[in-house]
Amino acid sequence: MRIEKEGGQVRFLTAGESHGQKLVGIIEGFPAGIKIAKSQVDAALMKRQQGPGRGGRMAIESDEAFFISGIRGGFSTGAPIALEIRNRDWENWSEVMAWGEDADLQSRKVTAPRPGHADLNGALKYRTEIRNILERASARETAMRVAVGNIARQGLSALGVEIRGHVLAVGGVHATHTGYTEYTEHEEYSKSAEYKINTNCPEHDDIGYWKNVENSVWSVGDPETEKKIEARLQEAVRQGESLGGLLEVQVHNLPAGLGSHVQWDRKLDGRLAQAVLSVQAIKGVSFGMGFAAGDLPGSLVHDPIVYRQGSGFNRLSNNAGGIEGGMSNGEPVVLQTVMKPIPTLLSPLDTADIETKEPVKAAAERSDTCAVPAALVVLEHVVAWVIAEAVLEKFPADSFQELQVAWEAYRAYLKS
Ligand code: EPS
Repeated sequence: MRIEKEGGQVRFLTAGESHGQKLVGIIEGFPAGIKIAKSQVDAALMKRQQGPGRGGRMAIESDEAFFISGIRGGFSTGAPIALEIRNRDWENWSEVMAWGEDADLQSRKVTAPRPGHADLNGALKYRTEIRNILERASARETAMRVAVGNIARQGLSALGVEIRGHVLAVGGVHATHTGYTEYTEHEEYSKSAEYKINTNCPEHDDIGYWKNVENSVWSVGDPETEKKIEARLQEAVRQGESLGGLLEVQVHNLPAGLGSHVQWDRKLDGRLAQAVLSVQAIKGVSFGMGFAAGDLPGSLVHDPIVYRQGSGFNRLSNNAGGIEGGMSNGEPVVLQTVMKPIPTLLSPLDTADIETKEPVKAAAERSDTCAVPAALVVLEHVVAWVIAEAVLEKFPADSFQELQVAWEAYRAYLKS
């Protein structure tokens, strides 16, 4: 008997180096009959490349997905989906990155590990040169995770599940308006000062706010804050610094009951956390009201339950961020993450050369000053993947038709 890992019905792998020929991805277990638009994958890839604060590399690349298998006539076939994204920069690296014995292993050798990067630990662990580590540790790999996640996201979207995200802060500049609206039905809550910490009620969501997010190069929904962030970026560029930030991803229209309480590795919040923390430079994650829950009494943290004829069980607030007991509870899944500043600093930190052991400055050529808006695109897509996995576990899904029938029947049961 094969013991499936959680999400065992559908899985993916990526391969590829930052300056290698291309990135490749293979998805296995994706249902047949899901409409896949290459234009949507490419739009997500383009969005990931953009944003202020990106360095010289993004001017070279123009990411595009090339489908190799598993999609025919615009629909998934049920066979493994293989795809690739080419690295335009490969032209400049073909000798350094060549697989054969004639590769130029000297001219781009790195011996000064960057604090905060995989460089040193990877070189120690694998007993290899730093370039072999940084090429795979690079956030270039996230381009393929966006493409793979976008295929999952298109499947979710066909079921009415919507994912969106926004940037809450960059380099210590926090947005003053983040789209949360006060929900007045639950009087006790609405009177308390704590209430506004994180009470997201999607039916009261501010459409104008999300339009601002969409139009913002920073994915910030508050134009005044955006100006301050822009100034903060310019200051960081002048100083040879890098900047991180805070980001939030939301998943709307999920039914209750995805994930499970019965085993540690089946809990939806745990699985989302793993996926989110696997994104380069992401250092923390919280759900709903997050760490503020440690300061408040239970009566101000837990979301009261109501039953409404026609829509079933609902919550009056969403401090839990849509997950209780490792399962979705029918409210939007809301998670916040922190991205640390990128480790490549143009004004580099002190390090020790791994060959001479002498103190030197860390390696620095070109880099991004800030990739927070790009990370948001990546986070939305890794979240899409985990949610799709959870959906495909719960419902029979060799074909989209089968999935949709089961999905609708379950939703009808939840409303009854
Ligand atoms: C990265 C360094 C930069 C980034 C790169 C991630 O690349 P390079 O070393 O070629 O200047 O641009 O990000 C991407 C290539 C990308 O597609 O996001 C790093 O060291 O992680």
